[in-house]
Amino acid sequence: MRLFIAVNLSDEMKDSLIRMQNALYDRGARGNYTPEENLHLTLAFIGEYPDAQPVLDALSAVAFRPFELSLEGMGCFGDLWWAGVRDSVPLTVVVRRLRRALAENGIPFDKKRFSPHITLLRKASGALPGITPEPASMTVTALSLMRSDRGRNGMIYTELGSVEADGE
Ligand code: 2AM
Repeated sequence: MRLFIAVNLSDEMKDSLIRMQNALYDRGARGNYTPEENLHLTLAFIGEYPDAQPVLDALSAVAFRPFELSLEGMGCFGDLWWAGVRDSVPLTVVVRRLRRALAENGIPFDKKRFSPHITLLRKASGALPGITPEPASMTVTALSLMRSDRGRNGMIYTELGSVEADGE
């Protein structure tokens, strides 16, 4: 199984991201647009791993309070174009706790520096146009363990379990 830990986005946040995708399309950008149901923020990429349960156990040890997530700008890694997510203390802290819990449970993950982004378009043509995204934010109340499968028409992401934020 190919696994990762993500924040699944609110409908309002996804609507804003779809409008960004539409603006890119109107500016002539072509490529593989992320379908609405696949839009997410990855917090940790585990990759191939045989068993979900130890990952769910590690995830359940991550304590966090609900926190705000806001979009901020756009950028690209080569031909992968993304919507930026504003770096914030609660986001940094939850990612640090999550990565520590994975490490303590012997679960491998990609240790690259965390660069919060939501992929809008892969294999994009041309140069990223200068688009000012509308402000959008949501409250994160859960972290999800996701499985990624290659489907006939692109990737299929399935939630295998989640951990909820602690109450106030
Ligand atoms: P990306 O959108 O920038 O490709 C499922 O593949 C999720 O895990 C995607 O959000 C992907 O980010 C992310 N991811 C992070 N590191 C990855 C890696 N080394 N290989 C594949 N996907 C990775």
